[in-house]
Amino acid sequence: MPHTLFIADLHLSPTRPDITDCFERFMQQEVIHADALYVLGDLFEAWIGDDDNSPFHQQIKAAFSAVTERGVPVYFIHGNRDFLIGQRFARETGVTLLNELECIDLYGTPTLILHGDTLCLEDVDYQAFRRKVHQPWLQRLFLCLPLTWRRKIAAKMRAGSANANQQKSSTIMDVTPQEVQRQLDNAGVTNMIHGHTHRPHIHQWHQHGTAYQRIVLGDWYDHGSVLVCSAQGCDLQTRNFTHR
Ligand code: OKV
Ligand code: MN
Repeated sequence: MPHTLFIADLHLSPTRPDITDCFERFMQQEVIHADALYVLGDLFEAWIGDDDNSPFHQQIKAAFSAVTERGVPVYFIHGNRDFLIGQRFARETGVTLLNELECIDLYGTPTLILHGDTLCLEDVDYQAFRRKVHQPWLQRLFLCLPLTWRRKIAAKMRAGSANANQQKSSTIMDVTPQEVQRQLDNAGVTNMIHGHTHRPHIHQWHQHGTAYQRIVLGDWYDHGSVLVCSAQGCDLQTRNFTHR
């Protein structure tokens, strides 16, 4: 049956070869049979510029190239960690970069797709961080720095953020329901798919007699998380890291 795949929050890094292996297997064995793959952000744990071309990055890029060269379209929406992925990465992989909010036709159902960080308004510290690092002039400045400096700055920023997140409550880290409804109403659709909160679930509710659905993708911390959608509907699935 024709189907489209969605993933998010893999947080790929050289420190987690188990996640990378599972991702490569997923690309080679599953994505090649799909109509399309959507990556809804935080594919990487960190991204400090498309010019960071380590063997690890080459390995991941090769996995995307193999899929797109076989004619499977791959679409990417930035997450809060890999928001600096740019057109050079897109060119090198055949991946299409999308806007932070897109409405797609999912087998006849108009569906809003996004990373999900813009739904978490109660995390005011993060929203302030986001506004800062999303300024084009600051991004251009950062990307002008030597890679060695960027690596040091990024490591410091990640260490600081890991500390701050330990204090935050689970409501602060989750989506703001009013913002979910606002974004759906604003787009004039009833269906949404996102990641970011690492709380995989298919939420269904009614508002003024209309049925709504919000699918949250899972992270890839202790297993893979894949959303499989066809004309029959969507199914949240897991994939094991341990292979045979
Ligand atoms: C990604 C997050 C680190 C959260 C820095 C301008 C500035 C970009 C950057 C550096 C850090 C991404 C690109 C990373 C996400 C963190 C810490 C918290 C909450 C600048 C533009 F300001 F220095 F000029 N960065 N990296 N965080 O290590 O991938 O999402 S990162
Ligand atoms: Mn995220």
